[in-house]
Amino acid sequence: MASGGASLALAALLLVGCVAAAAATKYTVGDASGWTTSGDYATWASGKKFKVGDTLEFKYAGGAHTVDEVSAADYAACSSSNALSSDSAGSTTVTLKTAGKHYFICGVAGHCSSGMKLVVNVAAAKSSAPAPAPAPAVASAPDAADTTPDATPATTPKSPSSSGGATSKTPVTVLSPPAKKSTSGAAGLSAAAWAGLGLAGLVAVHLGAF
Ligand SMILES: [Cu+2]
Repeated sequence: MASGGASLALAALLLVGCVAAAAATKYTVGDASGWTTSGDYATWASGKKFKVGDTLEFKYAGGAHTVDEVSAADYAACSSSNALSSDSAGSTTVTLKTAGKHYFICGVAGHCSSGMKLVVNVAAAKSSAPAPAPAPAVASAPDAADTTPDATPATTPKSPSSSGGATSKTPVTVLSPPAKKSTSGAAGLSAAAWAGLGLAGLVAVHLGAF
């Protein structure tokens, strides 16, 4: 069961990784027309769902244009004097690293005002960590839970009993999930876990008494 749980978790991680890798999209700005004064980049961008991790590829004749990322105000004013980044090599690839709007203009005089400007609205990447770890820990198999630092005390720690250490082997796992891994990790147990152990021990004693 331990290997089954581990391989299941590994498969889940691999699946998440593959989905994340496949989800990144590479866009060629303007498609076949490329980055040019005759482009209509508002139309090109409309309907596209940009997200963090996607890349924009600007294709143009090197030196004839630039790709300047600018602020919203500079985008509106067609000013590249405070550009966040600039490139004129002829093939500029920009990775969209943050969510929100990103503004690009050509810094050559007159080009931006004639339409060589692009704004993309970047959505946050899909939840990259859907937290697959807790699932196998809660399911069953105490041996699969030993790698999970899941220290959520299900029981409210009342007065810590003195017989906490002696009950580590008693079958109280149903009542106290954190107590499953108590045998080996005594040093790592938190005070709350010890309190849970003591409470579980008390409950076990009471159950046995009746
Ligand atoms: Cu230009």
